[in-house]
Amino acid sequence: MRVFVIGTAGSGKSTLVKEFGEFLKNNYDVKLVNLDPASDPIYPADLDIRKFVRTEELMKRYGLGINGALLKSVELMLDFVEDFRVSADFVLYDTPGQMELFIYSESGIEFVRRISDKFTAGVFMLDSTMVKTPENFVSAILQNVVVALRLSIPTIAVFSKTDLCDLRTEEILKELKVKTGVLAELMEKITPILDYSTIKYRTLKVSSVKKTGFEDLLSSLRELFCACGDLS
Ligand SMILES: Nc1nc2c(ncn2[C@@H]2O[C@H](COP(=O)(O)OP(=O)(O)O)[C@@H](O)[C@H]2O)c(=O)[nH]1
Ligand SMILES: [Mg+2]
Repeated sequence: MRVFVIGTAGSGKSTLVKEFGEFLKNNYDVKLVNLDPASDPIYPADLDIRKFVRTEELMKRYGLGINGALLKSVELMLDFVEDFRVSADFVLYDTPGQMELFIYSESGIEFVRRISDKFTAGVFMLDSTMVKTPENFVSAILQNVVVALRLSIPTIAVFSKTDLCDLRTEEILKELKVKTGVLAELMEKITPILDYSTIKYRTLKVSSVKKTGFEDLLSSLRELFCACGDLS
């Protein structure tokens, strides 16, 4: 199974790849892949895009600012995509810090498309400390849907850093139902989308620091493909 770990900058992608990767290695053949051209991996990477493309070097070579160099990096990464189509029970792909590089650039989407097979999923990391109000919660669900649609892979929403705050999903969902005010109608219309999101049925909460929630994440990934047997 190939798993793209996606999320906004600082949401905990790289830390999850490191710790969830360690956890999976107890029972599975696992490969960890760094696809962030701007950061060295914090785990022993089996494959590292920085061996091929380094954002800081592109800034110098082409006289680009950071955003231009990041976009150029993803463009150049496409030349090496075949090297990154590796197989294992689980291949965890750590994506660039800034998720828009993968979600809103043709090269990023193409990179994912060329690596994906029928056992490819996304894990969308949502920083728990940023999701405290019903409005934030709904916007998080919508973001998850956007990621799944743009990348065309089934995507599980995962709340990260749950050691830092107690995410009360049940209460937020109840609050949603009684919400009034300017956004109330919009929220009411949007709420049915919960039916299509994994969040309603199961809130996946992980802490990479405390190494909690990994069993749930593993079983959700397996359930995505009704996986019994070989996932490689
Ligand atoms: N408390 C806490 N901090 C975390 C957790 N996961 C990541 N972090 C911290 O959040 C920051 C960003 O994490 P990182 O994995 O680099 O985010 P990325 O940009 O999405 O790859 C780092 O300082 C991590 O140590 C977690 O589960 N709990
Ligand atoms: Mg990272």
